Amino acid sequence: MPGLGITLGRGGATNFQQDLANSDCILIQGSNMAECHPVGFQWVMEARERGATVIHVDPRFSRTSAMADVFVPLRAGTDIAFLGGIIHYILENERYFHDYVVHYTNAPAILREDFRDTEDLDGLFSGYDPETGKYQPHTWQYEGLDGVVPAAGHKEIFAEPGAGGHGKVQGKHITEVARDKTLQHPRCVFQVLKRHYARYTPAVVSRICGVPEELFLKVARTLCDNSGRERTSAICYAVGWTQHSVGVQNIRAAGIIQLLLGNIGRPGGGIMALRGHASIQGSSDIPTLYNLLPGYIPMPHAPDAQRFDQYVHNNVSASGWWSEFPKYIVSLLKAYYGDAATKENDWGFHWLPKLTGDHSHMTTVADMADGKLKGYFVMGQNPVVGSMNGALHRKALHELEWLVVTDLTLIETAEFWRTAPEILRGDVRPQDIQTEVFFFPSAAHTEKSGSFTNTQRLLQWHSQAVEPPGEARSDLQFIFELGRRLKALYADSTEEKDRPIQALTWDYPTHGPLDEPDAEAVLREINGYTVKDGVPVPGFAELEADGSTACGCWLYSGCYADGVNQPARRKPGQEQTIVALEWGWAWPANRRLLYNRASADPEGRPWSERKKYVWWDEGKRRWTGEDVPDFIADRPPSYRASKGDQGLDTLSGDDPFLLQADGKGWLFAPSGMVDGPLPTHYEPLESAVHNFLYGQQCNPARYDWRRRDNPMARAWEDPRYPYMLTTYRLTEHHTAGGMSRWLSWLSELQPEMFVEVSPELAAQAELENGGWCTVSTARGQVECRVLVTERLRPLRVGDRLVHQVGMPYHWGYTGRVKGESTNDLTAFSADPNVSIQESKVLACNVLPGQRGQGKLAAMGWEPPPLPPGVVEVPRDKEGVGPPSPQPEQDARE
Ligand SMILES: Nc1nc2c(c(=O)[nH]1)N[C@H]1C(S)=C(S)[C@@H](COP(=O)(O)OP(=O)(O)OC[C@H]3O[C@@H](n4cnc5c(=O)[nH]c(N)nc54)[C@H](O)[C@@H]3O)O[C@H]1N2
Ligand SMILES: Nc1nc2c(c(=O)[nH]1)N[C@H]1C(S)=C(S)[C@@H](COP(=O)(O)OP(=O)(O)OC[C@H]3O[C@@H](n4cnc5c(=O)[nH]c(N)nc54)[C@H](O)[C@@H]3O)O[C@H]1N2
Ligand SMILES: [Mo]
Repeated sequence: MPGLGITLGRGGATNFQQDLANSDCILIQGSNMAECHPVGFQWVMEARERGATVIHVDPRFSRTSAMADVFVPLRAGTDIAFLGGIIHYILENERYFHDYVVHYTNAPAILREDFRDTEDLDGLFSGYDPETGKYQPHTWQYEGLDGVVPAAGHKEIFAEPGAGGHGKVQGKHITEVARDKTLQHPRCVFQVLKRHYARYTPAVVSRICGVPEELFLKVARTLCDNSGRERTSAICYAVGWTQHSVGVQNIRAAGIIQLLLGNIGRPGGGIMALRGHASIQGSSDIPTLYNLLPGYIPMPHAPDAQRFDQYVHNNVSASGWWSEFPKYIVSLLKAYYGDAATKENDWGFHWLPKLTGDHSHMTTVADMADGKLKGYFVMGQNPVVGSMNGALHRKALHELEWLVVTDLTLIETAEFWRTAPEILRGDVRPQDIQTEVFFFPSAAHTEKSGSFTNTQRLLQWHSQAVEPPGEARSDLQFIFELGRRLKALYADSTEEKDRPIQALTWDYPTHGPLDEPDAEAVLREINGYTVKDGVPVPGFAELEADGSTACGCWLYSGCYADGVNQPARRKPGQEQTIVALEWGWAWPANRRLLYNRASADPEGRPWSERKKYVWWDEGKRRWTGEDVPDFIADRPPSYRASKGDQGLDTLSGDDPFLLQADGKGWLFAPSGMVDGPLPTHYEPLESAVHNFLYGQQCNPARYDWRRRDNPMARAWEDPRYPYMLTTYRLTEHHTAGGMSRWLSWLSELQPEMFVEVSPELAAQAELENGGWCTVSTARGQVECRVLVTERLRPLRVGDRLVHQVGMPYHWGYTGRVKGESTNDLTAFSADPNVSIQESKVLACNVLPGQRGQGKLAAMGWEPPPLPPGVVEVPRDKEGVGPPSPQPEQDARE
């Protein structure tokens, strides 16, 4: 989650859901929280009962909207214009929290003279390189800084361009950044921000988003009225914001608002990233991502990280918390390789695989379709239904030698050769598919022990209730067994390339009738221990860079402190405060509300009695309060770093964002974002309209895959696809359906795939409620039922009426209830920061009746050409845009 990581320092929700009850105003935008996060939504309801105002901004009226005080229908894909409008409102009307902004954000920092804004360059920031289609971010730096300011959150993505180059360690002179605390200097971040958002007036917001000016102003005013010393507002979002070609910038925009209003690090404030699957937060912390090691430690890159000292040099920061980097990586390597990791062999660093290119999900699948992959493991995922352009996924699976699927049920991804529409239509014959498919039934969460890391960074342990049925086994056992067999296979090898497998520690104890590996032993390794006696360390502050400690994930260190399974703690809420520090365990160091130093003023006193949380106790000379203070425990508010300080000494007593090199919340991101230092409005790849603000239509740094099996509509106003389509979830189903379409109760409640349309569109397109229709995009067409509701309504955008339709994406070709798959309509296209797809806004057509299934571009179908007289329109200005054909995988690194 680099949107939060870059702005604030850590890629996780800032607050905990129970704390929403303390909010005076809650803005939910980009999420249907009531239906998708119903347990957490109780705290929104509690806040409302206490008098808070709840606002929902969404293209579609849902149960969340029904419970909100204010509902704002918005054109999908225009959130930055809306949020930018709020930023404009705050700045123009001087509604920002002055003392917070001056002391805790980078508003006073002065930027280099050669920085140019999108307002100067018609939609581009300075540093755009037309050859590569990427930005070179050096002009975004602070003035006078020698080298690059490292962005903590961006450790998640890639080594900084130019990081550590020319022998420089990043952030070395951070204590010397030029600042103007009067916020008047024309090149200070505050003034740059003001100019950047100057055009985001209520009238322009209304013109772009299709939102009436008064309604927009009501939202802006309500947020401001409920922020400041005495009051706090929270923002909740989920995938309605992330699944866009500007997804990460959507979240950055929310971060800017919350910093300007002084809502970060305070009770009832913050940004709640509502995460999806039970442990999706856990799977970024201890990642299933190709470019990260546990605890957001970057995977080494082949060209510039062949040597350990080089790699450390590139990733250590001279200032802020990431100056501790060597301790984390050495301890990780000790956990991986045990005694085989020594100082002499650089702790086995050369055994780690090195990145040679982009191996994110869609790129890998495109490579697979091009015959570049032999085998594929799919564990706990159903990409044929859940991922973009499902048909292209199926085509890719045809090209494999082998595929392993572990799941609870026989999902579409295991059955692609048997039940897919192209098979039923006869376009593809099963006997022509050579892929060998291995299906392993997996144990469900009730049949195994382990932890989930939930949306608020809270680890909670679950204990096995029953043995798994038949041949079903836990994923832990599957991986453990696979590792054991690989180790046995290579045990006698003398080849250097097999050393990593030989050196790996792989010795978890097993128990029970099925020889299940002990999940607690894994937790213990994740926590870390001192090597000489195996005693668990109390937390990451105790990790060392000399090989005396081992730790599987520094960020989780403390979860097994005192040899106790901390996530298994279950002290009831009634017996503690609302912060509930003894229920489960949250990273980092059991802190529940991040950056909570900011809940006190620069002198360390609570901003107000009403919003008291963490403060400086002058008597004890320590930070104290309701939570574990998120600060150096004994660093007084008056401490000031001086010129030349290094490491944690660079953090002054009023630097609450201690993972940032400069200790400040980043209104402006001098590094870390690959598509610009400030969020700015671009249209989605397939749009109803031309960009009202710039000649540049789309995000110039986006990823798109220009392939015959992944065609796109015209950039805007495509007559073949006149309506905008958004996709979403239903309460009754779960994601790609493997867990819900096989259950009779849920299937009965939502038996059939549909498209939701407004009464106005139904009348215009002759669609009948309950009747059949065919929805098409450039990728293909699917048949489903029509659901006519007033939850969707046409929006006035300029002189046009934009119709939006909505489709759930839960159906597929196996299970108790079957239906066509929405993701046969979606495209490979992505935000360049995280490669997340644009599945929340597409151009489509809806015609009455069943017009044929399985017409899919990935299976050779050709979309109809543009009608005569209609020409293609560019997504980019002349000389801008991703190089074609895109993405050039190797060049992208
Ligand atoms: N019942 C149920 N609960 C679930 C899941 C499930 O499948 N079923 N899935 C879980 C998972 S994996 C996740 S990630 C979460 C997702 O949780 P949510 O993000 O809340 O779920 P969605 O329904 O995908 O989309 C959220 C909302 O975004 C809106 N939206 C679409 N485009 C835009 C836009 O451009 N701007 C704005 N502001 N809003 C837009 C949609 O209309 C929808 O109301 O839910 C989790 N919870
Ligand atoms: N159009 C569109 N597409 C989307 C989205 C959208 O909003 N719109 N949302 C996206 C989002 S946020 C998500 S998270 C994805 C989800 O997409 P996927 O992750 O592909 O879909 P799931 O159905 O959640 O797949 C999880 C599978 O894991 C299995 N499973 C459950 N427990 C276990 C276990 O313990 N072990 C193993 N091995 N298997 C298990 C389930 O049966 C299920 O089949 O979809 C994405 N796709
Ligand atoms: Mo998700």
